[in-house]
Amino acid sequence: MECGVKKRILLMALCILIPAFFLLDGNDASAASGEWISDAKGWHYRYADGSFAKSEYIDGYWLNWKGNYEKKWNGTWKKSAKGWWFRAGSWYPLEQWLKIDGKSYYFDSEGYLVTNRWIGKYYVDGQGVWTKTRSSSAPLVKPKTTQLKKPSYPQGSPAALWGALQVKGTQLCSAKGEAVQLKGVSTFGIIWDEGRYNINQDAFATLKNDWGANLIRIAVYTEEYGGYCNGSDQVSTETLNKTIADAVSYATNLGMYVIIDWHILRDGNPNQHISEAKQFFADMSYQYANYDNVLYEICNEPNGGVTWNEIKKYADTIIPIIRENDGDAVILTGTPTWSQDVDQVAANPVSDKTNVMYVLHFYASTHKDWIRNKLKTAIAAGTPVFITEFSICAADGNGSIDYQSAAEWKQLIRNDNLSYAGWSLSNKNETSALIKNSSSKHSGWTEGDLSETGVWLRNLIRGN
Ligand code: IDC
Repeated sequence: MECGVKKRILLMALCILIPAFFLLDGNDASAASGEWISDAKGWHYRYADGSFAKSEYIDGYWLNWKGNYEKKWNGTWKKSAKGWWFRAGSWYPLEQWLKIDGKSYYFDSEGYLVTNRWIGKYYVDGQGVWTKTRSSSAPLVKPKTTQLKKPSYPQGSPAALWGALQVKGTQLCSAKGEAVQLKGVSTFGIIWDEGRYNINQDAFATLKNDWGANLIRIAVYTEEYGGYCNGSDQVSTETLNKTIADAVSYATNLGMYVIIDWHILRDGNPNQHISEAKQFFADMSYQYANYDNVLYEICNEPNGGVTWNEIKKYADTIIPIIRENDGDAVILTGTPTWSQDVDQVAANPVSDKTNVMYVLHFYASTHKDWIRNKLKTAIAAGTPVFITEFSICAADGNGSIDYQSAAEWKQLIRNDNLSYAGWSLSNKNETSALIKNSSSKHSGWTEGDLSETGVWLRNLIRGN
């Protein structure tokens, strides 16, 4: 290598490091502290401890297994809509580790940088940097599903604009850190007749385009009829999994966010079916690890006197299982008394303090100031709250609507920019059903097809 090359290398390195700088964000890009030296065999990179860089990139230059610089492999970070990748001419790393500027990164089967994830026994952080290793490569719970590739969300859709959500303080935020509000509807029991036919592509498109919804919640009952935990005598696990997968794909095709809700109800204590829950969340989080639009709700409504301590114990078991596959997904946990006691969380939050939110449910005719006060207390104490289910009627999902109480709840939702899903996308003859019992449409609902609750919710979502 002729004289002056080192200067050129430095100049080129500057250009190459610009994208890397954003990527590493806060990391010291000069972590590979050492120096370039040259001898008869060419250029090498010598670390401060005297060892030589081998089989790795430094400043965009490839040092081969002998530690010699190989010009033809000059490489650089690239960013596309789907994420970061690394390019060297026409080559790019695929399903492999690559050491760049002293840090190890893993690239997936499409060549994208993997973040917040265990790769076997190695963990890569939010910047994709390998940060820890555990002794065993065996997962906490072995998933039975296959992993889906990163989807492409339609341009301009919520998931395309906001990406992987994060929680900052009490606020749900986009990947970039702007405050966002998810708003939408909850399905009815996914295999129950009054709701199952409303789980289709056109229905979700109606909710997105006509209502302005950006969120669907998929209610996977555990013990009620056709539940996940009451045996294949009623509805098989395969059928349930297929229904969930279909629903997630309809939402994903539209770039909507989607909550997979482990809908405990009759089984008031989430620990009752903890082994099923562990497998379920291992399966789902593995399958959807690459989906920025999937959120996990780990227990709908603990009840029957189960304490926050017991729920926390459950959450502290399930969350690490999800994190192992999907390190940054937003996880929602239910709270005591049918997800009302969010005020109890602050004193003893779950162990994982990142991207976890706590669930509050209300039915406006029944739940008034005393529950609204719990919400205020929780938020004032710094607890991030997500309203994954509510209606404006009574707590049994029926009875009369209380518009006054509903308006007060609406005010709170607005004040705190809270995310929410309304119960439920069914035409059952009950007040909380969003579709009139007389309507037989399964998508394309017009105002005349909507129940009073449906009209109210559509207005709320539309921002009226
Ligand atoms: C209700 C349905 C109702 C069904 C019942 C089964 O609306 O048709 O018969 O479940 O137990 C909740 C629960 C939600 C309830 C809803 C209304 O999360 O599953 O759905 N509700 O009772 N919490 C408070 C109210």
